[in-house]
Formats: sequence, C-alpha cells, structure tokens
Amino acid sequence: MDHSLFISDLHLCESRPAIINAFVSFLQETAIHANSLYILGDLFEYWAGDDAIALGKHEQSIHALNTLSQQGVELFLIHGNRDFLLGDTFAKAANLRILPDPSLISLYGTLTLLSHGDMLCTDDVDYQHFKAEVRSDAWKAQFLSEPLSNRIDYIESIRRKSEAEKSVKSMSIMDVNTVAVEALFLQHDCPPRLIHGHTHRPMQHQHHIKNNTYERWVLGDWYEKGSYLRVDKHGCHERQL
Ligand code: LP5
Ligand code: MN
Repeated sequence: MDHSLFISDLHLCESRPAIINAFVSFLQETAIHANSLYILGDLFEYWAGDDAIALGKHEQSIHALNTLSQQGVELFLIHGNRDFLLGDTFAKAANLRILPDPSLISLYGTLTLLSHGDMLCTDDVDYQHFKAEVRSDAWKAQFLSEPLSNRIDYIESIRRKSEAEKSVKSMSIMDVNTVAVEALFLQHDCPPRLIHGHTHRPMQHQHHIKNNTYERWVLGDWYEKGSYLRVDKHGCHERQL
C-alpha cells in the first residue's frame, strides 16, 4: 500500500558505526518500499559545512540515500539544529530536496505540518537567542568562510557548552510549549496533523483548539535503536527497528 516514512534525530557520526549500519539497512530494506522518506532534522551529530563531505566520514550514508532516490523513493530533509548547514552540495550528493521548516504537505489526502520541532521550544529562551544568531545569513556566511578544521573545533566547544547548559535546564523547559504548538496549527489554518522531532520524546499527542482535535506526532531518536513513523491513508503508526 502507498505509504511514506518519517525519521529524525539519528545523530549519525563515525564514532557510532552501529547506527550508520542500522540507517543504511533501514534505507535498503524498509524505506525502499515507501513512496517517500522525510528526514526531519538532525540526521547528523553535527554538520560543519558541505566541504566536510570530502572528509568521507558520511560517505556510506550519503551513497545509500542517493541510491534509494535513484530507485524511485522521493527524499526530503528539513534542517535540524545540529545540521542546519546542510546545503545544496549535500542535497545534490544525497539526491534529496531540502524543505523549509515548517512545511505543509498533503499526505494521502491529509494536510500535515512538518518541522524539526526546535522552534516550538519557546521556553528555552537561551537556545532561541542562540538559534536566532547562528541562523542569520550573515553569521552563516562568516562561519563558513573559516577553515573547516576551525569550524569543527568551534562546534565541538559549543557542543560541550550546550551539554553543560542542558544539564541544568528542566525537562519542561526543553519540551515544546503548548501555546507555540497551537499557534503553529493556527498559522497554517489548522491542518489536522503535525509531525516533528528534536525533543527525543516519541509520542502521539492531541491538541484541542476551538472544539477541534489535532494530532501531534513526535519522532524518536536513534541513540539506542532506530525508529520511524509510517504514514498511509489510514493514519500514522510508530515502528521500532
Ligand atoms: O542538540 P541538542 O538536542 O543536544 O541541544 C539543543 C540545543 N543545543 C544546540 C547546540 C548544538 O547541540 C551544537 C551546535 C551544532 C552545530 C551547528 C553547526 C554550526 C553552528 C556552530 C555553532 C556556533 O542546538 C540546546 C537546547 C536543546 O536542544 C533542547 O531544545 O537546550 O540549546 C543550548 O544548550 C544552547 C544554550 O542554551 C545557549 C548556547 C550556548 C553557546 C553560546 C556560545 C556563544 C556562541 C555565539 C554564536 C554567535
Ligand atoms: Mn534537534
């Protein structure tokens, strides 16, 4: 039956080869049967710029994506907070299309909003300030003009600072804000469904806005084991690998 798959937060990196292998197997054995695959951010542990492709650390994953696309599965990606520097060179190498965050699509007749999800964490004020700064075109251009090795060192120092800050942030601050979720539904004329990642708290939620009910599906991360959301004309189903 016609269906599409959704994944996010794989955080692929060369120090976790098991996840890379799980991802490649998922593409070859599971995603190959889908009409389309949507990657909703943080495919990579971090992305320092498309010139990092030449380092070869992600060759296996990029090649597997390209092959899947050539086999007829449509591939889409939304940037995550870890890999928002994925650009046109990567998109071409992987043979996929980068979509804006958020994006509204029609899935087997059901309008569905897609997002990485970090934009919904509005209580995490320090993060939102950080995000606003590093996502500006000027900041990205300046950062990408630095040598690759400097960028990688810088990202690793930010990662350490981020982990230190996260250890003292409450779980509720790092979750989505319900008012922000409802505002997103309203901004898009209330589609019945939203799918996002980022929080690593896989679950189906229901939101009630003006006497109607809206579904919000949160994808899981791939730290312990892989998971995905399968969507067909009957609805959404969470699956573990
Ligand atoms: O990713 P995750 O889930 O662990 O944590 C996020 C937020 N952290 C981040 C930072 C990334 O993990 C590391 C950077 C990724 C690479 C990006 C590529 C290139 C950019 C280079 C970076 C400068 O996104 C974390 C949230 C958490 O999600 C839950 O939502 O809480 O946010 C933070 O911890 C951020 C801190 O609160 C504030 C930022 C600290 C660093 C400030 C240094 C100053 C840099 C000035 C830049 C102009
Ligand atoms: Mn994220």
